[in-house]
Amino acid sequence: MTDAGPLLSIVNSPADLKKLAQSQLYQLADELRSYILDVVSANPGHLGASLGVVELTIALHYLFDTPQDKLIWDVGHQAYGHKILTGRRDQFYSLRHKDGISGFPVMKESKFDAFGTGHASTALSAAMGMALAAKIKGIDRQHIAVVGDGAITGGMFFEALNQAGDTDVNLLIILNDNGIAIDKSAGALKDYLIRQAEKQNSTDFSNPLFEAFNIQCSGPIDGNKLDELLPVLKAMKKMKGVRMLHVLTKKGKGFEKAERDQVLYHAPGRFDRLTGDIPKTKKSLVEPPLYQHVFGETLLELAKENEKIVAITPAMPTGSHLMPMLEAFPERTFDVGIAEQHAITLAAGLSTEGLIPYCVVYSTFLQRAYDQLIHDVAIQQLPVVICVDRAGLVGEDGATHHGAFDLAFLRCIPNIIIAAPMDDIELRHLLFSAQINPEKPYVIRYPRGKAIHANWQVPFEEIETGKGRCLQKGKKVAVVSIGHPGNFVKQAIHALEKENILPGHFDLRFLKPLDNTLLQSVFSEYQQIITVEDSVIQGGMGSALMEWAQDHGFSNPIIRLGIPDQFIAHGKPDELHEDCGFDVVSIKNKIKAVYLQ
Ligand SMILES: Cc1ncc(C[n+]2csc(CCOP(=O)(O)OP(=O)(O)O)c2C)c(N)n1
Repeated sequence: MTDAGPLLSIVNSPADLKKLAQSQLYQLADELRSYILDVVSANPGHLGASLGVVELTIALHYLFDTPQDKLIWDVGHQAYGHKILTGRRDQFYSLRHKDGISGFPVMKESKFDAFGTGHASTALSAAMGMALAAKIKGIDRQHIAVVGDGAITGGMFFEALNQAGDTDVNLLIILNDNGIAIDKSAGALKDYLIRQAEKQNSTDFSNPLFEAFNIQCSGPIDGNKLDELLPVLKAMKKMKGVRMLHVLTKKGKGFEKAERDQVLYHAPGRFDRLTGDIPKTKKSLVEPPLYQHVFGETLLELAKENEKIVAITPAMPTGSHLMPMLEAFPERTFDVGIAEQHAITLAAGLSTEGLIPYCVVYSTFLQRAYDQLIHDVAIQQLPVVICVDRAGLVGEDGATHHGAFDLAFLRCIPNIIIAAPMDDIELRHLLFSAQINPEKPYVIRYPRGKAIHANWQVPFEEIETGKGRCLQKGKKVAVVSIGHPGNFVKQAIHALEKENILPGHFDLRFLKPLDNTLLQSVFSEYQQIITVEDSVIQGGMGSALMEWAQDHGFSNPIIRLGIPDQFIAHGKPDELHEDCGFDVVSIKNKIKAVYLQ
């Protein structure tokens, strides 16, 4: 444990903060920044964004009357300072640990977290809802939405702005402009904001874009300077109606390496508190790669061979490992900003012209683009390849970020192919197979993190659509898995061999179309079926097999392992798999119990 510093240690709530003299806030900012660094260097989390809003966080809690006044952080990964100042200083050590505090605002965690966030571009809509409710109920209070320059590339922000500008609700929008999302900002808005930022030291506070929405605008001001922030915020607090303050902040502020390499220090993992150095993990040759790495490198290989291939990411080129493609083929690779809906329909449009778009979207963010998937891709029968990254339980980012639902929400859509590789070599082959005679939308979902084979760069092989495989023949019990958890099953079955428990194991590979031949033999030859998936049980692969069995006249008992019908909080992936009952040990115990009954 490190000390919180003399001022920070006496701030247990914003009420304590208000007791400080304005002149003490500078020291408090230093202490708060230092405390975030102390904890996050040892306990990985999102660093850069929170360092950048230290002064803004202090100023807002100093001047406004939270939690009566509603303060909403868009995305929420920049709210570490907010958490520390609102009674969670000592718990901050448990950040993102199982049963510890969340890395994002959570309403149940604190009354100061006015709204739960995690996905981008929601803050203004939520704040609008609260502001309208206050008006209806006759409550006099302030509403503040802090929205980043990245988050305003999400259409939802402009949907809310369009309504906001047509009302007289009491709402302050803070445009927290640090000039970067996770990666370099994308799109024309960033150029507009750069031009606006150049007005910083002039007297021209006009902001034609937002003024066109009837918003009263102020700024840009230096959001890392309390001398600038406090008087302007004080004045804006007194104003009525919807207003916007444009603040310029620096991502990573106050920590040299984080300021210099803002992409790396967005969420750097463990680092040296003093030097900022990130320990290099020794890469051995036998180490399996990340699934993301295999995706990005394979796509590049395919794109070199097939000039019809184009790639799309909604604001996650580094996370999705699309950088090699972006660098090699900038004219065929599109970072569209935080705009998942647009990304999918853009892919559809490209596909109408015979190009083969690979649109890579994190499972959790694909939820945003459900209508686009159905309306613009599936109904139109367009052969877009949708690469669903971060499928399954992602770990420390928690409930807002788990890729829990995609199998369930995709499998009811007609006309699409849904595949999940069990390992990196399978991912490679599926990426290859998707572009051979593309006829239908082709979904490939894979998890975050380490794959299986160090030597994954094998020659491409075509995987026939809708063909599963038998990994092991056995007796009595058949385990049917899809995707990466098949490896947990493999280990469980291996451990059971010693006890002469010999179930069969089948890798379904495709949730759609289902492999009728394989399922016919599985349901005929085995009495009991156990399904394993890293997706919600309700509506997932196990449910699909239940429906299939019913439709095909089989009544074998089916036990489904996967994510139960609840939102799963944060923790290490292994811990979460265990909690959900589909880690190696749980699978082993389940097989054994069923086999011996
Ligand atoms: C809908 C959605 N898509 C993608 C993301 C991933 N994501 C998290 S933070 C971020 C960048 C946000 O940039 P900005 O709004 O400028 O905030 P900053 O981190 O700079 O404070 C992105 C793309 C997300 N959280 N939500």
